[in-house]
Amino acid sequence: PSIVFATSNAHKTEEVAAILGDAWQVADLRAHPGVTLDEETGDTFEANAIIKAVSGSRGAPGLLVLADDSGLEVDILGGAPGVRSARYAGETATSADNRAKLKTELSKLPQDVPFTGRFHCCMVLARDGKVLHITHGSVEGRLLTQEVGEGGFGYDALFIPDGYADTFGVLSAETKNQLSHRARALAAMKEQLATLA
Ligand code: ITT
Repeated sequence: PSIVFATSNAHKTEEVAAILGDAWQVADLRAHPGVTLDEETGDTFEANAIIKAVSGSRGAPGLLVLADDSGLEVDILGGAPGVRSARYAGETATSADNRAKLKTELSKLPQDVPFTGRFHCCMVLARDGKVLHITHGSVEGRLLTQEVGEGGFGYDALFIPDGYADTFGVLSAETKNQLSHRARALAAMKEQLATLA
């Protein structure tokens, strides 16, 4: 079966395709240029994932449409960047700008205790403008003030998941896709997908 993944972030698509495995054909907006996503005006991951899944599904009649809204919560920053993870350093910020801002913010703080936090992901499945299912997943870890590793995307090179000694920028894609926020949200979604396929 196939699914439209309502994202313009190709890294997310790559991960979702790998996590779902060969049984699913995952196409993102590059394969569905007619699908447009409404602006993410919500103040929670869930609200924004609903906006993307519902608006995306209106442009792809009859198809299963999945959306992912995700981000990084840092405890000492009061949960920032949170839902604003993609825009932390400004509306037109690149991932490198956002990482630079996070490093700057953390570097100003006392360095004696680890900077704990988590990645969170909300996945919403929709069809024809209606929400079918909502799941959440997160992965706890700690943040560094210097990037380590070239792999992954976004804040991966600054985040060490609990139980590991390396950042998501160093750990393999296979490892990340077993324990990530996205993998956990998708594991819960998979059962629902199986009933709809
Ligand atoms: P779409 O809205 O088109 O899906 P986006 O990248 O703008 O793409 P979000 O609005 O959900 O997605 O923003 C999530 C941001 O959080 C993303 O840009 C990354 O900076 C960060 N993020 C989410 N998941 C991540 C991951 O697995 N590894 C590293 N950073 C991640």
